[in-house]
Amino acid sequence: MTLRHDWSRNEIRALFDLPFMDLVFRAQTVHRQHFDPNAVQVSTLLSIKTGACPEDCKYCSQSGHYDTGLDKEKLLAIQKVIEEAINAKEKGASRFCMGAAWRSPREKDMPYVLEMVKQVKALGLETCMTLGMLSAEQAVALKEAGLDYYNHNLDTSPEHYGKIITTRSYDDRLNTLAHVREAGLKVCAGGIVGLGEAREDRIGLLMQLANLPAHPESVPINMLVKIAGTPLGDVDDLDPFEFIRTVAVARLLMPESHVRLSAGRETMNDQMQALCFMAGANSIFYGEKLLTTSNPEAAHDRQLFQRLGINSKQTQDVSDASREEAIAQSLRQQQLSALSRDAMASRDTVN
Ligand code: SAM
Ligand code: DTB
Ligand code: SF4
Repeated sequence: MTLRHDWSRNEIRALFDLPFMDLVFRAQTVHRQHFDPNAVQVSTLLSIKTGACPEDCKYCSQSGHYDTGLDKEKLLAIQKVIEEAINAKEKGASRFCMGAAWRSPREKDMPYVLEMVKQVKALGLETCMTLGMLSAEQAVALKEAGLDYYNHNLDTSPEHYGKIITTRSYDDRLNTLAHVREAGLKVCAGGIVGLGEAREDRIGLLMQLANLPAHPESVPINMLVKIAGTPLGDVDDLDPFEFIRTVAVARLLMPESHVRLSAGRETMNDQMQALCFMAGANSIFYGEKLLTTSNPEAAHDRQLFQRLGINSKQTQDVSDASREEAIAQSLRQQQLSALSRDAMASRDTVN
């Protein structure tokens, strides 16, 4: 199947307008042509610099423009980031995503973030960063350090954008995405729904993403996490079925991309998440914290995957591998103690 980059607004609207069952069925059918329907990729997030952001994104706990009561934190020490990455790997994440509340990284920050990438990569994890706007040179430096993915969202439609952010433009975001792509990094770009936007804006967002010169490899669809103190702290809830429709349409427009069920899972029950997977979502953030807000318990997610038969192949592989490793380790221990017994015995004989 050839990937399309010329989706019209009318075509996308027609997908949104399908009866729910028809839309989800079509999305699942396309999903199966490109992916294992029972596999979900798992990433863990870490905020490496928190709060006091100069941008005015009206949804964000970290914007310095609003009083959200968030504890600010300077750039984390590299050792701390590595400890968190090891933790994430042990819990089963395959990718570690580091986020900073910056408009863009300053030159003096770059050596630290590049070192973080190198060391996280050396643990055998895929690496992802989201640091705000990037110059072409910064994108190349990140690529050379071993970064796999860069996350930079378009957030909403160009038409709705001015109601959400005024300190950086839509074109600024598109330019960063172009720098990321040109540097050879994989692109993670999506948006947020439930910002009080209209369906036309969800259509506009997906149209922008699907008509980029290349589809992002990863498309996060975030449900707004309402943050008290921000201008969107008490916006009306979005109909959950409209969220699932957005996931399904993303799957249909960008059939080879991972569609990520991102922020907002804590407010979704297990059945809704299962419907999102049915509609073509095939990655999640895993671990109790997103950047500053909470995410479902890892144990709950593992149980949900088990109940749905998701990643059972990988889980099986992991448990087989860890069982084999445990057996190998105990054999090594037995051999070591046999050696030391022999050594003690010969010492006793000599004495
Ligand atoms: N500061 C960088 C930037 O914005 O480019 C990177 C971090 S920022 C937190 C990454 C993305 O998280 C945002 O673009 C937005 O799509 C999403 N996000 C932030 N706050 C959110 C919230 N309260 N609910 C849902 N998504 C959110
Ligand atoms: C993305 O699209 N969602 C993630 C990740 N990219 C960086 C962030 C979600 C943030 C949710 C609010 C918070 O925890 O601060
Ligand atoms: Fe800053 Fe990113 Fe939050 Fe916007 S979304 S205020 S840029 S941390």
